[in-house]
This record gives sequence, C-alpha cells and structure tokens, in this order.
Amino acid sequence: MPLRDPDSLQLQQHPHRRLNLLTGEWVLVSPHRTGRPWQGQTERPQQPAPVSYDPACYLCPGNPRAGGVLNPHYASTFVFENDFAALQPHSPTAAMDCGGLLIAAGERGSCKVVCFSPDHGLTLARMTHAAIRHVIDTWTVQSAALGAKDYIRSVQIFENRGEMMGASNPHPHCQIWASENVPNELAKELHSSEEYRRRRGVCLLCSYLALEHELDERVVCANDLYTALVPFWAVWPFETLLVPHRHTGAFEDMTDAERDALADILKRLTTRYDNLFEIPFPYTMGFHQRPADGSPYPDFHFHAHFYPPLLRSATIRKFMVGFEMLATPQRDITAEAAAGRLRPLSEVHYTLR
Ligand code: H2U
Ligand code: ZN
Repeated sequence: MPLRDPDSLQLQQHPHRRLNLLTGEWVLVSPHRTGRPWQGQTERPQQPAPVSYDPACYLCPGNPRAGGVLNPHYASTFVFENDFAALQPHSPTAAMDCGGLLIAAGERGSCKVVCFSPDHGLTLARMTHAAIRHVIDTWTVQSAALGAKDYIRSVQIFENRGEMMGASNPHPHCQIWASENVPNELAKELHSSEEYRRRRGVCLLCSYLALEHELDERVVCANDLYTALVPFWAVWPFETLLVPHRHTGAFEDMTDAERDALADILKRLTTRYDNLFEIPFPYTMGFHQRPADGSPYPDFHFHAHFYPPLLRSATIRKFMVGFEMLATPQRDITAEAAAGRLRPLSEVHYTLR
C-alpha cells in the first residue's frame, strides 16, 4: 500500500514536487498559495456561438475555404487536407549536421482538419452520443489510413477549443498531424512506458489506473471501460487524463463497446468542463496512441489528455511563465482539489437546464 500524506508531508498543505510518470518530468505544487490575490489580466468570458450556420465560417457546409475550395454540404463529419499544412508528404528528407552544432532534418507528413458536425454552434459537450461516436469512428479511419502510409510514424489527433487556446474558429473541429518521426511528448511517454515495464514487469497506466480507482481521490467520472481523472502530476489546474481500462494501444484496437464508452466519457467530461464556470470551456485535448510504424509497442497504453488553461474563473487563466518557463511547471490548486471540483458537477449541460 503506498504512503498517503505521511506525517512529514501534507500534500494539501506543504510545497512539494510530484513526478509525472508519463514524461519523467517534475511539477511543483504549492497548495498554500491558493488564496493569493489577482490583479493581473482577466479574459473576456466566451459565450456559445449563437448560430448553427455562419456564412463567414470557412468550416460550415457549402462555404468557401481560404484557398477558394468550396466545402461540400456535409451532414455529419467532414475531413479535408489542411490548406496551410505544417507537414507535407513530398518535402525533402535530407539531413544536415554542421559540426554537431546545427542539426536539422527534413520532415514529411500530412495534416488534416476534421469538422465534428455541420452545426457551427455545437461543441463536443452538446453533441449527441451518436454524433460523438461518429467522430470517434472518423478518428479511427483517419488514424488507420494515415498510419498505413510508409513515411508516417505517428498520428496525432488534437482539438484546440476556444480563442484562449488559439482555436481559429468556434465551429467544432479538430486537427490531425501525421508525422515522419515520433513527436517529443509521445517519445517521452514511450520511453517511460518501456522503462516502467522493464523495471516492474507491468504496464504503467494499467497499474496507475488500478491505484487511482482504489484511492478514489482524483477520479472525475468513469464507465465500465473508460476513466477520466485528474492525474496526480497534473500541471494545468483542471487537467485530466482519459484512460481505457483495457490495455489498448491505438484507435484501431478499440472494440465497438470501447468506442461507445469513449463517446460517453468524452460527453460527460466536456459537459462537466462547460458547467464548471458555465462557459464553453477552452482546452487543448488530444490522443496519444502507439507509433504507426508497424511495431507492436506492447508497453504503450492509449490515452487522451485534456489541458484547459483556466484557473479560478471563466476570466482568469493560468500563465506558464517565469519559473515555469525557466525551471519547472508549478500549480497551486492540488490535483485532488481540482478533481473534487469537477466530480460533483452536473452531467446536464448548463444551457439545457
Ligand atoms: P485550429 O482552429 O486548431 O487552428 O484549426 C484550424 C485549421 O484549419 C488550421 O490549421 C486550417 C488552418 O490551417 N484552415 C484550412 O485548412 N483552411 C481554411 O480555409 C482556413 C483554416
Ligand atoms: Zn461554421
């Protein structure tokens, strides 16, 4: 049985650091600071997009995109090649190494945009279970197709939601970037998962999930096949981790029931987020799946991260500056307190009450 709040260290009172098992990096937790005053920047609260069609939106059905291409009159999800793709399939692959000091390499890839719905005004939280399930099926098909390309090693699906997170448009959508090399965050997680298995003989996230269910301090919501929790090592105030109960490596491995369970947990978690401050909650979310180079990666356990920037209200965001940029990320509200705020929230969206 692990030590919980031993006498010498009260996790809800004393400054301490916690280890992120997935990245191998530390986070500094300063629970005694939660009462400090704030006279800095506040953000404008965002309101739900009021219309289900916006003639100026480049993602709405039938509208022109920036390059002039017309979107089809789509009825559920719609996938297109990003018109301003950061990665391209046919770019040069040559590498450069100037005395071990200037090192670069060509990187090929492919970038897509996925519209979740033709309805401009929706968010994941307000979509039906069936519509979210359809988005999951689209992610699965796209992951498999991109992963099958010989120059692709990793498929990263992510959603930037809200102006505060840099989303260019409120129309519900996400991006998929498929790259020739394994990106930094996934590389750290792969290394940690392999090391954990090597040292302890078991899967890191299978073990972690079992412990979180036993302690029941950081779980936000769960169904039979998926759990959403605030990880012990969370950096962002209301950060969450979504973990399938079965040891699964990628979208392609998921059963029908697991895709339904993922739709359920996504809707329940994003509804809680919106209900927290009664706004469309901003976040960056995304899925980490095993690399798509054909190797099995048996130690890697599929999961999703939600990184919301808000701190104390709809208008106060956390800035990753100062000590965080130069030293170590830091948080005030503990992961346990954040889970305690999210867990009791209603699963009925505030706009429907
Ligand atoms: P974000 O909201 O996460 O920025 O995603 C929108 C993406 O849509 C962005 O990557 C692309 C941008 O390049 N886009 C197009 O592909 N076509 C357009 O007409 C506008 C935006
Ligand atoms: Zn739109």
